[in-house]
Amino acid sequence: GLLSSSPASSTSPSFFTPDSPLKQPFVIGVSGGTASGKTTVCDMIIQQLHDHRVVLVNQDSFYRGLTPEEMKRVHEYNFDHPDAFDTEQLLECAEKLMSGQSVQVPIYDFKTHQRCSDSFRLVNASDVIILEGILVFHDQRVRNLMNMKIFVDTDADVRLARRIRRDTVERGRDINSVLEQYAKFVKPAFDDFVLPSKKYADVIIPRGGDNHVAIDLIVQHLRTKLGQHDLCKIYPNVYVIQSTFQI
Ligand code: UZR
Ligand code: MG
Repeated sequence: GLLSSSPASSTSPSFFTPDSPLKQPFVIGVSGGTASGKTTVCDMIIQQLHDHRVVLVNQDSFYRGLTPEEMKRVHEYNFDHPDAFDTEQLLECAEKLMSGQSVQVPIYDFKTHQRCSDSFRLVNASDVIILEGILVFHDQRVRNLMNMKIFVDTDADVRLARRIRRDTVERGRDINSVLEQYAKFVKPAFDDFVLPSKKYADVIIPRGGDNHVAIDLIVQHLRTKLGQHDLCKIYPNVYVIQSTFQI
């Protein structure tokens, strides 16, 4: 979930010189409704691109921590609205990563609705950056950073079922509050903000992570774009470097 990133990606040193054919990382946006399978799709892409350095940056990490005032009325807080995220900070992080710098990504706790005050997740510059979240296509500036936009399209009943399971099991909620929040905020915000952003997608994946054909096609395309074969010729020791650091 929140902390997932490919283990090799965050520890390997940069093997691209400034003269590298890949000057800027390839940025993929993955959006879709809550519990549509976005994270699963990202994890599958990362797994299949194991010979590249891929990092996942989740929009969830950029939730603003709630103020004491907001905490008192947490049931009235709309976590599905674009304003719930610190988009300026997300943008700053993404731009830094694109220029080859590492960034400290905040850690958000869904149980307390607060950011972890003393720890960050260090994300290193990479070949591929995946920006994932329900509203990553909402802000035009974030959208403009993306070389490829994927919308994960999963039926609302399937998503609600998953959401109930996830929120009760992983996020310590009771079922009534999950259903209430869904009707009050999650569904309206999906209709108002998430679904309209589907028009920006280059690729729409039906059924999310179950759709292996779609993932394969995307990975094939990425391999072509990443010019894997050229890189092998220019940097014949690429794989040796990586495997050393994977141990
Ligand atoms: P995904 N969310 C919470 O439930 N609590 C929080 O503190 C912060 C976010 C939910 C948010 C949204 N909405 O639907 C979902 N609500 O996290 C987005 N209500 O996460 O993309 O993994 O479904
Ligand atoms: Mg997710």
